[in-house]
Amino acid sequence: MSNFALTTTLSFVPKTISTFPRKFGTWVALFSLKSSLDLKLRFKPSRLIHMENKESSSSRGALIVLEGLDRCGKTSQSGRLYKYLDEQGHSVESWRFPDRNTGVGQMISSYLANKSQLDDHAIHLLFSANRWEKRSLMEEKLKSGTTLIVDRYSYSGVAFSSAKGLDIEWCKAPEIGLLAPDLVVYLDISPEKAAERGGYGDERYEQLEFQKKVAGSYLSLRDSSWKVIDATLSIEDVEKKLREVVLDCMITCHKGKPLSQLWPC
Ligand code: NYM
Ligand code: MG
Repeated sequence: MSNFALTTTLSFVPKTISTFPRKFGTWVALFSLKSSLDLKLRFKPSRLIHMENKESSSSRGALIVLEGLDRCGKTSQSGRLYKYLDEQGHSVESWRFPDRNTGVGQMISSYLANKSQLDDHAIHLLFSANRWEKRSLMEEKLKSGTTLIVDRYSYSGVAFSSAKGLDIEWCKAPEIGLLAPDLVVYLDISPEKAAERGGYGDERYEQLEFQKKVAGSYLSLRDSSWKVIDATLSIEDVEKKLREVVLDCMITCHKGKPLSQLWPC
């Protein structure tokens, strides 16, 4: 059960106290589990965890990636998730790709704003380079115990470029060796519904027909490890579902799940 679910359960404890002592044991068990999760998730970085198979693996932060069409609500949900985890005392950072603050990021930004033209392959490689320039920092942060919430990652790279007609394997190739996310959450919305949400901006790609192709590309990229959340639910309901899957993933990473690289088999 996730920390979030436990917190929710515990908020009902006073109402169930009348069933004492039958539920008392359950209540004590839940309470001690919650306390231990609270402690566990506020761990000191780089502590070695000894696994049952005698291998040892470092406790670390989780790499959480949010993906979806433009206007699916990713950016708002990343912000809300960051705020929640931060307020709970976790070491967490909110990242996004493209990172428009770097030199490469500025070239990407100018391309997206239609201020410059680039060959489809060239811009694809720039998006990838923009992730590569952050790879070592990303690894450092994760190993030091910081959880990263990342708004778009390699899947956006492949989904948007292959939607233009580029070969999907060619699109994946420059991403090989980047860190694999511990969790990919796909905020699912139809292209038509997304287009109704306050309209698109002026950026390249923010057009219904193109977004339909992107949705198809995402579908072929998805695997069973992705968590798909219905992005048409209320903001609060999406947030609640997101917290649950994220907290579960953070526990797994805290227990010493090894870092891996794209693309996993
Ligand atoms: N995009 C984003 C790509 O085409 N390739 C990538 O690798 C990434 C990370 O940039 N329409 C596209 C998707 C978006 C656009 O992103 C800008 P955002 O999250 O809307 O600022
Ligand atoms: Mg956008």
